[in-house]
Parts: sequence; C-alpha cells; structure tokens
Amino acid sequence: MGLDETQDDLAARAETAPETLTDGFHLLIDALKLNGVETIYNVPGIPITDLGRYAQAQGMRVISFRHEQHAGYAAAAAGFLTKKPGVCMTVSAPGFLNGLTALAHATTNCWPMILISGSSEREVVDLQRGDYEEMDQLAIARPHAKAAYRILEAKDIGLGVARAVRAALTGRPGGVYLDVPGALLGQVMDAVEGQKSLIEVVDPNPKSVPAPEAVARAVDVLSKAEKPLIIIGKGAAYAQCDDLVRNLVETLGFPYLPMSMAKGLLPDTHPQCASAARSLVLKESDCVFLIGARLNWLLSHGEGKAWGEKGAKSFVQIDIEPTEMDSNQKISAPLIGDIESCAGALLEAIGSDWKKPPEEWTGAVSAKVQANVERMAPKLRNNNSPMDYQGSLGVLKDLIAENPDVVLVNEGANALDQARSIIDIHKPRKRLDVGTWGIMGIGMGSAIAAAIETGNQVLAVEGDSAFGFCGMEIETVCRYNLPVCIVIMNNNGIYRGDGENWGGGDDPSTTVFVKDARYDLMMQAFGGEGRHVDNPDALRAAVKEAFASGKPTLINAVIAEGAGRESGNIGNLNPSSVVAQARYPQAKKI
Ligand code: ADP
Ligand code: TZD
Ligand code: MG
Repeated sequence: MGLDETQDDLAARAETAPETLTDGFHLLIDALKLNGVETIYNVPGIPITDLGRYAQAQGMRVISFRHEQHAGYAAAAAGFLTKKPGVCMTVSAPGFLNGLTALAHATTNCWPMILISGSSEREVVDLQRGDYEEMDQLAIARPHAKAAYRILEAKDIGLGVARAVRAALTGRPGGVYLDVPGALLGQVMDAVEGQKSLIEVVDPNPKSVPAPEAVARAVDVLSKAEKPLIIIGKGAAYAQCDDLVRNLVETLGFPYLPMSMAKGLLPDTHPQCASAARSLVLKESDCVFLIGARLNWLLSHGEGKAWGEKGAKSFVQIDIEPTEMDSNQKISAPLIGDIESCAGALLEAIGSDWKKPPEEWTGAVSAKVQANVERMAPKLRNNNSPMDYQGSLGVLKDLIAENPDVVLVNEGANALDQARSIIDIHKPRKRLDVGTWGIMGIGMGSAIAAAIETGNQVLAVEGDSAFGFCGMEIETVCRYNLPVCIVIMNNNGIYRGDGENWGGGDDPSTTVFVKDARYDLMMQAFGGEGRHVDNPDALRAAVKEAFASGKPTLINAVIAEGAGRESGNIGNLNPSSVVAQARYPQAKKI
C-alpha cells in the first residue's frame, strides 16, 4: 500500500475506499493550511477552478477577483500587512502573466507572496505542440521572483509548498512562483502517505542577530553625530517590532523621517517627526541612520542637491540583506540582521547614559516643522468648489485622525504625493501605496486585502487615472460587502484635466479623460453607495457616513482641472531635450 501503487491501482481503490485516498488538489490545500495560509486571492479557470472550490469547502477564504493583477496586488499587500506570504492563484499563460506583475511588485518591495499558477503539461509545452494556454511559465517567472519552483508529483507538494513559504519569508522577503501543472492536481495517492509528506516550516522568520563588533561600530558612529537623522522605511513596518523601533528612536532622540509606508510606525504627530522639515534634515544632517529603508530613487540615491555637500554625511544602516550595503553610498556602520534583533542589540549597547543630540539641532528641526505646519494649516481648511488637493485632503486628514485604525490606501500622482504629505498616519501599517515602483493600479487589490486581513475600515484615496487601472474590482468590493470607502480625486485626467492636443487636432490630449465623469454611478451599478461631491463639507459628510455604515462606498470628488502638477512631485524624472523645448512652446508652461 502507498507509494509503490500505480495510479491505476489507486483508481481501483477509489472505487471501494475513496476515503483512504487524497489527491493533488487536497494536498496543496492541506499544505497551505498547515503553513498558516488562510486566504487565497484568485481568478478561477482551467485548471484551478475546482482548486478554489475545494479550498473554500476546506474552510479557506477564497476571494475571487475580476483580473489576476489585482488578486496579485492583494496577495502582495497581505504579505506586507501580516508578515506571512500572501497567496495568489491564477490560470495558465495569460492569467499567469497578469499575476506576474504583482509578483514582481512584491519582490521589488521585499514582501512575501506566493503566486500559484496552473500550467499545461510539460510533455506538450516543452515540445511546443500548441497546448491550451501553452507557456514555459517557470522560466518566465524566475527573473521576477525571489525563487521559482515547479511540482510534478503529488508526493512532492508538501516539499514544494514548504520551499515556497521559506523562500518567501526568510532573509529579505520576496515573491515566489509555484508552478502547478493541471495533471498534478488530479494525481491520487494514499491519504496517510500524503499527510506524512506535508511539511510545516519551522522558524520561517529566523532571528538574524548582528555581530557585537558591528553594533559597537554603529554606536560609535551614531554617538559622534552632531546633526543626526533617522530614516524609517517600510521594512521596519513589515518587521512588526513596533514598540522596539519606537523605543530606539525615542532613546536616541534623533529627528526622524518616515518613508511613506513607514508612516504611523511612530505617529506622524510625534515630536521627533521631521516630515514637515524634510528638505532641512536631508540637507543639513551629518549622520543618517537607515532602518529598513533603501537609498534608492525614492531617496535620490543619497546624493544630489537635496542631500547637501557630497561626502559630508556618514550612514548607518540596518538591513537583513547584506548586499544592500554600499549599493548607493558608503555605509560606515552596516548592521546586518533583522530589525528586532538589531534594535534590541543597539538599545542594550547604548545603555541608559546615552547623550541625546544637541538642542541646537533638534530645536532647529522642531522650529522648522512647526513653522511649516502652521503655514499649511489654513490651506487645509479652505472650502473651495471645485476642490483643490489641500481642501479635500485636509478633510481626510481630520477623519483619519478621528479614526486612526482606518487603513489608508493611496495612489495617483498629485493624489498620492499630496495625500502622503497632508494625511497624518497614527498607527503602524495603516498606509498602503504604490511602493517602490510607483505602480498605478494597486488601489483596489490593496484595499480588498486590507479589509480582509485586518477587518478594519479602509479609505482608498485614488487619482482618477490610478483608479482606472483597477476600477472593475469595485464589483469585488461590493460582492464581498467590504468596508471600503473609495474617494476618487477626479480632476479629469492624468496630473491635470486641462491639457490640450499640441497638434491642434480633434483628439483629446494624451493626458485627459472624459470631462466630469461620474465614477459614483459605476458603484451604484453593483449595489454599492455612490456619492458625488464638489466641496470639502460635502466630502466630510459623505466619508463620515461611509465610515459609520461600513458599506462599500465610492465618492466622486470633483477636483479643479488645473489643481495638479505634471507628475506630482517627481516631474524632475521626466526626460527633456532642448530641441523639444524649442519646438513646443507649451512644454515650457508645464
Ligand atoms: P522604503 O521604500 O520604505 O524606503 P524599502 O523597501 O526601500 O523601504 O526598504 C525596505 C528594506 O527593509 C529592504 O532593504 C529589506 O531588505 C529590509 N527588510 C525587510 N524586512 C526586514 C527585517 N525584518 N529586518 C531587517 N530588514 C528588513
Ligand atoms: N502605468 C503604471 C502601471 N504605473 C505608472 N506609474 C504609470 C503608468 C504612469 N503614471 C504615474 O506615474 S502617475 C499616473 C500614471 C498614469 C496617473 C496620475 O493621474 P491620477 O492622479 O489621476 O491618478 P492626479 O491626481 O491626477 O495626479
Ligand atoms: Mg487625475
């Protein structure tokens, strides 16, 4: 009995004693459950339709989307929020490719995710005989994933899932691809043998303790700083050691800047938060301590005008990934390890007689913060109609302050940059956005995952263009009756709605949409609440009502067409040429 039985033997046994058998479908479900996976984000179809049904029958939550990219973004966001791999499941070739963008996004953001895709049979695919949805998916996934595996035999499903879970979580987290040929799911094996073949991964997030000399070196560099700065990144939010990070930041007494998804790890209203003095602290600081943040494009690689004089700063960095060090600037004191272990070791090493930075520095930063906050305050109170970003987002800032457990999802250009700087976040992991790639379309997948994984109210602040990348998923929001309130910052286009066709033809400009579109009516089509507002008071009332009811709601917020800026805050990244500037006088106005 067992492993030496052929599939024919097992088929015969299935006639008389099916309860003694299991199959690929159920082994996969059991292996995922054994490793703590409770939810699958998927789009059904051959060969995984029944896998979804059986998973639901076996007590898993299976959330079906309208497009795999959004199921994938949901899985990626779930990975960030829970520190467990978010699982997305797709059909072969086109469904797989739709999900692959999200897998690459998870890998780029260092979030644990597993993309499970059904695939066609190797024998046909490898000879390119033209199978249904034929594609060598494993090869295509590999460059976009932290790891990629294919399971060919039912007895290896336990192994395959264990490898995927460990690869997604251990060290720097990332996306893992798991290729599941259709025939595998139908393979039958003895139930007891099958159960024995499953592996529950032991310690998938092992502690990674920094070397004592590395800790001493870091303390030495930090203690010499006159104008220190901490930058907290989303790796620190992901690490889920919130009290320890807060304790470290408060003990050191340095001003800090949170990267966008690290906002709320310490509240944005914390006295050491230097967000409103960002230019000052980046330029003037003499020592920068990075905690779970990379010196990538989002920090202009640690160089250029924003960073002041070249070579004038020393950098200390905590990261779990050794090769992250020196990727952009010399790291004088690398602390390789997990943030919990590193922060704990540092706190122990600095002891109780730590000398906080000079008042001259911290006082100057606080004064700048206060002046900028005061300068901004009246703009956030305007009641203009149509709205501008300040008046509308000022309202949302108040409502998030009153409801700090709400998870804010945010995408767009101006809608993103303005909301990031205006809306304070008060608790850890309460902000999800476009991440390291600045990708549009993460909104609905992230909002759905946030609602499912946390059970909290979600507020999705969406540029009208950003929303267009994922808008069909409002049907998913309504179908699962999720407490998601979507505010469309509707300025009739990408960056602005007032662009013109520079050739003078009848076609609209490349960046504008249908004028005065009523996105709220889309929501009504699916039974959700749709509201249309054109002033901040009405916006406040509509969002309050959505929070109170918890019903799926979409608010079409009318923003002045000319309120935004080209590319939001990153217009400088657009290539330009003197020829083009001379040829198109309009370009100068942008
Ligand atoms: P941000 O975009 O917020 O600046 P990044 O995504 O650039 O953040 O950086 C996050 C960093 O955090 C990555 O380099 C990643 O390796 C690191 N990281 C993730 N989890 C941990 C952890 N538990 N301990 C230490 N570093 C971590
Ligand atoms: N495609 C993808 C997947 N990601 C992108 N970042 C873009 C295209 C380019 N892009 C941006 O970087 S922002 C943006 C696009 C298309 C939309 C900005 O318009 P919006 O926001 O309506 O969402 P505002 O408020 O009008 O600026
Ligand atoms: Mg727009």
